[in-house]
Order: sequence, then C-alpha cells, then structure tokens
Amino acid sequence: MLIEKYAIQEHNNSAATAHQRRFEQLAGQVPQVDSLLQKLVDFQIAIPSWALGTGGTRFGRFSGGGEPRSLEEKIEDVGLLHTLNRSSDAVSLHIPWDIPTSAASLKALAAQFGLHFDAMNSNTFQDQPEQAHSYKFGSLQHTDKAVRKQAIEHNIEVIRYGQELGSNVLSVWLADGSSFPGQLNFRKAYQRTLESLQEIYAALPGDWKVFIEYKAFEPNFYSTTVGDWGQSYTLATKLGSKAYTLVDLGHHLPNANIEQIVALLLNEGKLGGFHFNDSKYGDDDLTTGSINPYQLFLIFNELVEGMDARGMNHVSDLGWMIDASHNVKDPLEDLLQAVEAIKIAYAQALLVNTKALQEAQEQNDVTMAQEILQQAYRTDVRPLVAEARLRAGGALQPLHLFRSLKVRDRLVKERGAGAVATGL
Ligand SMILES: [Mn+2]
Repeated sequence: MLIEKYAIQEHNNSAATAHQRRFEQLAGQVPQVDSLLQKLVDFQIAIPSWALGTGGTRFGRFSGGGEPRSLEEKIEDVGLLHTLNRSSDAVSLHIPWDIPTSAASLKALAAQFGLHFDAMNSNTFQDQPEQAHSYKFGSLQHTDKAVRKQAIEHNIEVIRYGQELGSNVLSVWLADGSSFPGQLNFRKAYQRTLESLQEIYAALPGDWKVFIEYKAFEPNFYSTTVGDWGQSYTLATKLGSKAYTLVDLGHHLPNANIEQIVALLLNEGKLGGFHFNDSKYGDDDLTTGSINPYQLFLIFNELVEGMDARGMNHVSDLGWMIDASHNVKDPLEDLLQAVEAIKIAYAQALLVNTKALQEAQEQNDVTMAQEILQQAYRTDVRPLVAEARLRAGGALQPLHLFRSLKVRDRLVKERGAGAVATGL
C-alpha cells in the first residue's frame, strides 16, 4: 500500500498549530537552530529486512498478520516508514533470506520510494536446506576446512548480491564459539577465523567496507570467538583499512560502558557502524530507547564529539542501522518508535555545549560537567525532531498517522492475516 501525500498534508495541517507553538518556544533557546535542523533532516537510519516481521523468541512467535511475503513487500514496508518519517532511506538485506530474483527491478522499486541498499548481511548461524556442510560447530572458525570454505564462499556470494544492488558494506556476525569448556582451542579458533576473514576481505571491491560484529554470548554460552570489541578490533586491524568494528548495543555483558567503547573505536579510526536496539538483561533486541534512553544519549554524545573532532560526516562516515526483533509490538510501529528515539538522542547530543563541557573537564569541575550533559539530555527535543520531519516532507506525528490511516489493517487485508515474514 501507499500513503498519499495529501494524507500527510492533512495530518500536518491538523497538528500544525500545536506543533508551531511548541517548536517556537524551543527554537528560541537553541543556537543555530536551522543548522541543527538540517543535520536532523539529513540523518538517516537503515531498516533491516528481518525487523519487518514480528520477531520471536526460542519459545514462540506471534505474528500480527499482514507481514511482507516477499522481498518486494519488505521494500514497500520500508517505503511506508520512510514516507512517514523521512528518516529511513535505506534497507539492509540478509542473505539467503533476501535473495533478489532481479536486482535491477528491486533497485528500481527501492528507488521509487527513495530507498537504497545499506549493509549486506551474511548468515552462517543457520544451516540452509541442501547445504553441504553444517555450521553446528561454527563457520569461519570450523576445524574442517571444507566448512570454512563453504562459509567463505557464502560471504563472497553476499558481496556479489550487494554489488548488484549498489550496496558497499558487508556485515559479518558470527555465531561461532563454544558452549562448554574444553570444546574449543581459543587460539586456533581465532586464527582460523582471521584466515577465513582474510579470504573474504580479499574479495571485497575497492570501495567496500567489511564490518565485524561482536557479541558476548548466545547462541554459544561458554565462549564467542568474536566476543567483544577487542577481538573485533584486532581482527579489523589485521585485515586492513577496509575493515571496521560494528557495535550492536545488545551485544555486551551487563553494565558495559558502551559509550567509552565507542569513543575509543572512533579515536582509533576503527568504528564502522551501529546496530541500534535496547536491552535490560542481554541481547533483548527491544525497541531502541525503550529501556535506557540516557545511555543512548551518552553514546551519541561521544559520537558527535568524536566525529566532529575527526572532521567526519555524521550521515555517511558511519553505518547507522536498527537491529531489533521482539514479539509483542507491530513491527512497523516499533521501527517508527526506534527511529524517533535515535533522532531524539542525536538531537540532544547536538545540543551539548561542547566547549563548556571541555572546559569543565579540563578544570576537573565534575559537577558542572554533569550539569552540562544533563541540561541537553533533559531538553524535550521532540519539537525539533518533528520540525525536521516536517521540513523533509514527512508527518509531524508518524505513529499517530500510521494508526489513523489504519495501515496495519490495510496490510492484513492486502496480504492476509497469516502472512509471516522471514526473520528471527
Ligand atoms: Mn546486530
């Protein structure tokens, strides 16, 4: 289904007076408000194809119906989101779930919605039908060279699909590890993983990057071969200048200081991108900003400060993507909430008085440093985010419009109550 321009216009007209009042009140307090708004307009967050269906747990999955039945319908769903919020102009595909029958026609369809293809994701954490070798005991780390070769070839195949679609990033997340002490020689597993990654790296086109994602535990529960940022960083460093570390917010042990990790990776020129989500216990994959929005703000504070210090482009020098999956919300509503939360955190970070903060830090004025950060965090920036959306042609209140247009009901009618997307 399509959301017509006039529906957005009508919605914006009805919300305009209240918005204008809130925006003007805030705009007066924001220095260089137009430049900040432009940064918000430009900032885009990619949507993963697997978040468009209702996620599940290992216990069950409860589809809400109307989920995309094909890759084309996944593109249409991201198109819906982007029409509403003008902040999700890219889709991230997962192979083999999203193998295009025709890359050219898929690209054309995406272009109709103003979308392009972000990072391509390989999958060696599951066995596929008719696959010659099993990944039960790992893929790139496997003791058997034939399994490693199969996993390497799969990643190279993912690069080829990505090239056809105009992507320029391969994102590698490995489930490789061990579940019991003694199962694995850590040193050999790391070395085999490095050698496998080197073969994949050699197949990367010149203008491509590879992101190495780490995760502390799960599905293996004793060790993960790329378990933390240090392991990812050493691999990325050994691979070369096209290899970077990818930070998934849910892939840390409890209470990890993610903002510090981000600051260091950025300082070393090895931060590639993000997978946004939120968690309370582990890799909960909950809606970004739903559990710990202060942490999200602190991360963005490091990102903005670190990127500005290195003269980096906020929009294009790092990869921004959501990676969430849960089983109790409408996935499209969830994604609208996540994108909003990310933009709020970004806007708050842009509000931080960096000069004053650095002065306070130099003088060891701990109290004032905290005040400066929290002054930005406690500012309700939603009118700024809404104004940016308005200027970009989106809806003032995307979620409200999604509901009032009964988008999900219409999708269920179109696709059926039993339509279930591929995903986790
Ligand atoms: Mn991830």
